[in-house]
Amino acid sequence: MSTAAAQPAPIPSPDGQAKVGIIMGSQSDWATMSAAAQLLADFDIAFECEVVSAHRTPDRLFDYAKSAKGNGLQIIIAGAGGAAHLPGMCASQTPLPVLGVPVKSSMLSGWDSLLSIVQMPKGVAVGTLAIGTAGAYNAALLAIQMLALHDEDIATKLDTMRQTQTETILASPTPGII
Ligand code: RP5
Repeated sequence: MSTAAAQPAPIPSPDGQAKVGIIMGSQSDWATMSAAAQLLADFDIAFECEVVSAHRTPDRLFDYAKSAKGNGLQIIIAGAGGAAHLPGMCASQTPLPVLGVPVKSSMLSGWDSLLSIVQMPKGVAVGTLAIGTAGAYNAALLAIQMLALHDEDIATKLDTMRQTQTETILASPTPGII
């Protein structure tokens, strides 16, 4: 009998050409990476999600990365855990910006994922986010900020989100009182 934790339901992507590709090394990463998908959906930004493993499906990874730009993607978010070579290998095969999300591993709490993603040797860049769901969320946020450079609608939504976030704190700045 499987003891795998329940996974969140898939998040429908808004209609249109996917601008952001979210890839992950395993189905088990979805519990983390769904935070990125949800934020993109909240901003009405079309995305696609795929399980693409660097070591279990290397040919699939190369195909995905090599064709990503031609397929209309602008940014790739890649999440993986353990010896997490997915973001770096993906970045080596595409000119698109790749944002790496270290998934929290069971043995080393994500330190292994973080170090293996962040320590890219000079010459191939991966923007590395925090371990876990905060990293996945912020990867989507960074992608949104990049897209906002050339899209006024997205920039306006971003301004509104940040303003709301600020007002939420200012409305209740006392710890323990909501
Ligand atoms: C990595 O191995 C994946 O990114 C995942 O975080 C980790 C464990 O994968 P599963 O054993 O859960 O498939 O490739």
